[in-house]
Amino acid sequence: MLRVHHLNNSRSQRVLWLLEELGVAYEIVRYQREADMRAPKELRAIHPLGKSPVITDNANTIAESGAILEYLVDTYGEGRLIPPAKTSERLRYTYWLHYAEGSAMPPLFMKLLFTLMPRRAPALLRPLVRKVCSQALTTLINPQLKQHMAFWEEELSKGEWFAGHEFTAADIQMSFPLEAAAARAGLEDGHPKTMKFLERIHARPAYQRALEKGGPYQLGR
Ligand SMILES: N[C@@H](CCC(=O)N[C@@H](CS)C(=O)NCC(=O)O)C(=O)O
Repeated sequence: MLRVHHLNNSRSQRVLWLLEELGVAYEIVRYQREADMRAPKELRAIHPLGKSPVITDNANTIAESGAILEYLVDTYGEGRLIPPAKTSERLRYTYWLHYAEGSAMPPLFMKLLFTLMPRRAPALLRPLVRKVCSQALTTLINPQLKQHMAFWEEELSKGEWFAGHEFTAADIQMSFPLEAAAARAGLEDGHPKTMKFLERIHARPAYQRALEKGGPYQLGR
């Protein structure tokens, strides 16, 4: 049986969503974030890094959401949710599948980190930490995020989906950075096409079924 090692309120929501789109049977093994938001150590018994998502399927243990999505589409997709090989759409698909975690998530993660750091610093150091973090946000992180969000907006002006005219697993992979940007980077200001994309994915029955099964997900609607 295919198992999804699912951490609450996390990227593994994307894996549940893909499985719902494909209609594949799976079992959810649930893990609850600790008070500091880290995954519990039990997840390290499944994969040494102890991050979510991880799936186990027969003898395979697969981590990294992009690798998991590729595996699931290859193994269970029967040609669905992936553009045909050797097309420009397929190239775009591969690009977005890697870009989501490789390029879009790092500045979003840094935004979260530099926003939380002053709140968690010892009271005496807090003003200094706040100043350093605020400078890093203003000079380094926010300008990069602005550039990424403008890029998405431009790409989604060409069509409804990231890899061409059809919905694919690349749209599922891209959902997490877009939802994170809506939650913490001001995506709603000046990015109507990207916000419409979020509305479209949130309306999909498979997305909603995955939300019901995965439990509370603050980034989703
Ligand atoms: N690039 C990895 C990131 C995995 C990751 O950082 N997952 C987060 C949840 S969204 C996690 O497990 N955080 C808890 C921790 O690091 O302890 C992927 O896409 O799978």
